[in-house]
Amino acid sequence: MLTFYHTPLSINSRRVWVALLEKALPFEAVVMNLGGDQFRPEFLALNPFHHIPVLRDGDFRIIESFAILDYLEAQYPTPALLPTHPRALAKTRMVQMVTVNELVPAVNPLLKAMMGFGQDSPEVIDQAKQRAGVVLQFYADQLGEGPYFGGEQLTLADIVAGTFAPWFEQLGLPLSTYPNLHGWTARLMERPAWQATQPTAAELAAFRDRMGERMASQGP
Ligand SMILES: N[C@@H](CCC(=O)N[C@@H](CS)C(=O)NCC(=O)O)C(=O)O
Repeated sequence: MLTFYHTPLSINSRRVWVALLEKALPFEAVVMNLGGDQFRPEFLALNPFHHIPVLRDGDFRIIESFAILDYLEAQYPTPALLPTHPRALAKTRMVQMVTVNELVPAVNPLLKAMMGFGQDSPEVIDQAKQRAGVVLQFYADQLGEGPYFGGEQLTLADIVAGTFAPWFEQLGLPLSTYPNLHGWTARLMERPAWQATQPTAAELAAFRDRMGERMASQGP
C-alpha cells in the first residue's frame, strides 16, 4: 500500500498527488500540518530534512518529489508519464528542471505579493515578471501546437509545470500573449486530477491567515 505524506497547498506535493491520481493508484494520504508535524520524531525518521512530500511503498520510503515521480513511473508504468523517444524525454526533463530552477526563483516576489506577505519594490516586481516571462516563452516554444508537451501524451512536464499553471494569472502573469499556453492551462484544469487537487479559496485564505499569524509572532 502507498502512503503519501503531504499538504494540499504545497506545490512540491501537488505534482506527486496529481501523478498518483493520473496513474489511478490507490494510496493512503497523511495530511501534515506544517506548523510542527514535520518535526515529530516519527516524521523525521522518514525525512530528516523535515520536508513533504514523502511516499512510502510498503517498507520503502522516498523523499524529494522528483525522485518520487521517477519511482512511480518505474514501479507503476501504466499509464506512462514519461516518453521513451530520446528527444521527447529530453524535452520533458528540460521543462521539469526549468520549472524548479528558473520559474520558482523568478516568481518568488510575485508569490509573496499574491499571498500578502509583503511587497517588494516595483523594480523587483518588474524584474520578476521579466524573468518569469522568459520561462513562459520557453514553455510556449516547447509546447508548440500540441495539446501537451509530449504531444498527445500527458507527461511529467505537464504535471510539474502545470501545477503552477492555475496561478499564473493571479501572479500577474497573464497568458493572453501565449495562446497555446492559455489553451494548455484550460485543458489541464479540466482534468479530474487537477480539479481534485486545486486548493479552494477557503483553504488559501486559511493558509494566508496561519502564515500571517506565524510571521507576526516572529516579529520584525
Ligand atoms: N526539493 C523538495 C522540496 C520540498 C519542500 O520544500 N517542501 C516544503 C513544503 S512545499 C516543506 O516541507 N516545508 C516544511 C519545512 O521545511 O519544515 C521536493 O521537491 O520534494
